[in-house]
Amino acid sequence: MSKTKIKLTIVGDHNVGKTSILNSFLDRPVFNTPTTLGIDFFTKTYHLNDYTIQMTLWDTAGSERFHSLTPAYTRGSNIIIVVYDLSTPRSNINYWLRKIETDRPNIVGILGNKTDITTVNNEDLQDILFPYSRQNWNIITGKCSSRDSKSVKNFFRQCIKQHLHQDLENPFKLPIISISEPKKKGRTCCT
Ligand SMILES: Nc1nc2c(ncn2[C@@H]2O[C@H](COP(=O)(O)OP(=O)(O)OP(=O)(O)O)[C@@H](O)[C@H]2O)c(=O)[nH]1
Ligand SMILES: [Mg+2]
Repeated sequence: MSKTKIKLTIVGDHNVGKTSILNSFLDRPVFNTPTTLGIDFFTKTYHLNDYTIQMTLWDTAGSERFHSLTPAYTRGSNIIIVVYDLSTPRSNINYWLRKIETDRPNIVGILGNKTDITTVNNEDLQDILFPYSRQNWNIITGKCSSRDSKSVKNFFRQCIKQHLHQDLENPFKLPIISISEPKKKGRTCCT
């Protein structure tokens, strides 16, 4: 049994369903979620195969007045999930990808929410994501409805699984520092 930690942050526009999705993942009620003010934080112990994972989940606010806070929470995230609303014409995914560009998380999830209303989105995801996948970003796309916790849990599971896989492939290696013994001072003169 291995133990590990994952920091997951969820971002996206106001009202796309970020809090509802996290509630769904955490088996909490998903209806009547109040709009997020600033930031919310949850923890969960998650089991996957041989792993016990201590997860910290950061729920950011989509309202524009809070956007300046977001980088403080996306920084250092192993997984960032960008949520968009399938029922609105503009996903705004580009904006959020640009915002997390310098964070370079191990995994970026692109999650279309509200499949209970519509599953069709007019934007070409491939087009939007191409510049990032070309730079070898690990991007996982999917759709869900926060009302259907199975769809949410499936997507989170994929992201976590892929993260663990990447982590094993690229383990953090400590730099090798060689410390040589200081030279003994020999007597150079006899006075
Ligand atoms: N039909 C439908 N409505 C949803 C779904 N998920 C969330 N909603 C609704 O969308 C609205 C916004 O949900 P939130 O989860 O508060 O959205 P948010 O992204 O956290 O919003 P901010 O905190 O303001 O950034 C609420 O009225 C939810 O009930 C879904 O899967 N289907
Ligand atoms: Mg919210």
